[in-house]
Amino acid sequence: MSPEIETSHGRIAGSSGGGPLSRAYGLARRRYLSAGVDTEAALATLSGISLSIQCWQGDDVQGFEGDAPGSPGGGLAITGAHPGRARTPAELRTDLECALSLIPGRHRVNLHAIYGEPDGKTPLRRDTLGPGHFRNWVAWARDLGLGLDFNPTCFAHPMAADGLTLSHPDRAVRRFWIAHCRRARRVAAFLGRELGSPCVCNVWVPDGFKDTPADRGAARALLAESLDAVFAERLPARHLVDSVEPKLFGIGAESCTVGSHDFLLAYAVQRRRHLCLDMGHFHPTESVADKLSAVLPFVPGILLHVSRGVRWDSDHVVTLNDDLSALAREAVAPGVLPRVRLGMDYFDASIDRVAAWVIGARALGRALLSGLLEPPGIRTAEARGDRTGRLALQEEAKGLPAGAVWDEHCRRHGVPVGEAWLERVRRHAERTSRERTGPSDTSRAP
Ligand code: RNT
Ligand code: ZN
Repeated sequence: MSPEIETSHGRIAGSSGGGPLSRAYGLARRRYLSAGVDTEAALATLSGISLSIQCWQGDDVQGFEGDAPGSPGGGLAITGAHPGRARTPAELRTDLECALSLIPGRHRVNLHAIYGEPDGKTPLRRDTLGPGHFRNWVAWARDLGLGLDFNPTCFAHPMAADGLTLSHPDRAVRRFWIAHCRRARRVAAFLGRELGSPCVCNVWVPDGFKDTPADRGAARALLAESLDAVFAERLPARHLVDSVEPKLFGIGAESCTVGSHDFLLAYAVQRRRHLCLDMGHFHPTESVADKLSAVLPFVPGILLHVSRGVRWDSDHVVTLNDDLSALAREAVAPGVLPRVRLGMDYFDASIDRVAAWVIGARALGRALLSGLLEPPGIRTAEARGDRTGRLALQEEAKGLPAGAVWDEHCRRHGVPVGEAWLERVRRHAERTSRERTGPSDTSRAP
């Protein structure tokens, strides 16, 4: 057998050199070639995909505004009491660095407005938020070569106490949240400009009704008017991408969500904003994978919040299940990838929070790779009207050695292959646990 394989990307090692790992890859590569798939092309594409890692997994969506940790409200619920929650910007960044060092590829970090830091000039408040509050994040991201994304935080605040923000009947409340979202867009544009990579600013509001509202239309008219006010300022598209995120329901908003899917889909289409599709925001039998090709022709782009709903919008850690595989397959379809941004959105306080990031991001990476490794014969069979062949090849594809290709991806990016990453997370937890036992850590195990 030849030790090298000729590919469109040059010659690569087959069974020679690099030990058992690359031997496994060499065999996998050959097997894929026989199915018409160039693993080198798939790996090159995968290496170009950046995931937007949600900072809020690291501290149970607490942020740095107040001292006393508590429920973020807005229908969000964090469950679990695993020790080690990050309580300061430095702790959160240290944890993110650990996670990022175990996820192959070059990624982004997604911030919420509540993760700002005092700048010594303007107070760190929602309505006075400014770029200065994010300078440390920018310096850190620049050092590590990361992009940043952003979100206004329209919850965990006295002005959101009754579950309404941008659609509140009280004009003063609406104004407050409009001001906050406008400031958030400016911060996002600043992050995008400073880091030379457009920053997605995603607006999600918790607005909804526990019981049947008498006038749904009035609330929705106010939300549309407020969103228009938020987006009124024109900011350069090369720095900022605007998106809106709908939801089916939340705790305390069971009877009506003002920013429902239909409402924000229609809004995004008409007002030319990105639509954010969160996998936990739909009826459990609805396929988010199916929505990509349905929506993409009519919106400028899609932001995905990759999550795992379990019975309700439970924000479980992403795992490599059928929903994820189906979504990733659609996301890498020809022409789709450049128009889709991949964000993660879950928060689990019941397991090590750094591990939660790594497990979810690696699962998504594997799913994307499987999509990129799909044998072209499946599409060809469909184009010929050969449904038997399509189904047969789809099933056979599940047995192809994608694991060996993923291991090679990890190896090339210098991150641990297989479960070896877990030991690194455990060591990190041991190192940091000594400092993280102060009184503000309510998430310690009892
Ligand atoms: C809430 C939305 C939203 C939040 C984050 C913290 O249901 O999914 O995206 O999870 O902004
Ligand atoms: Zn989300």
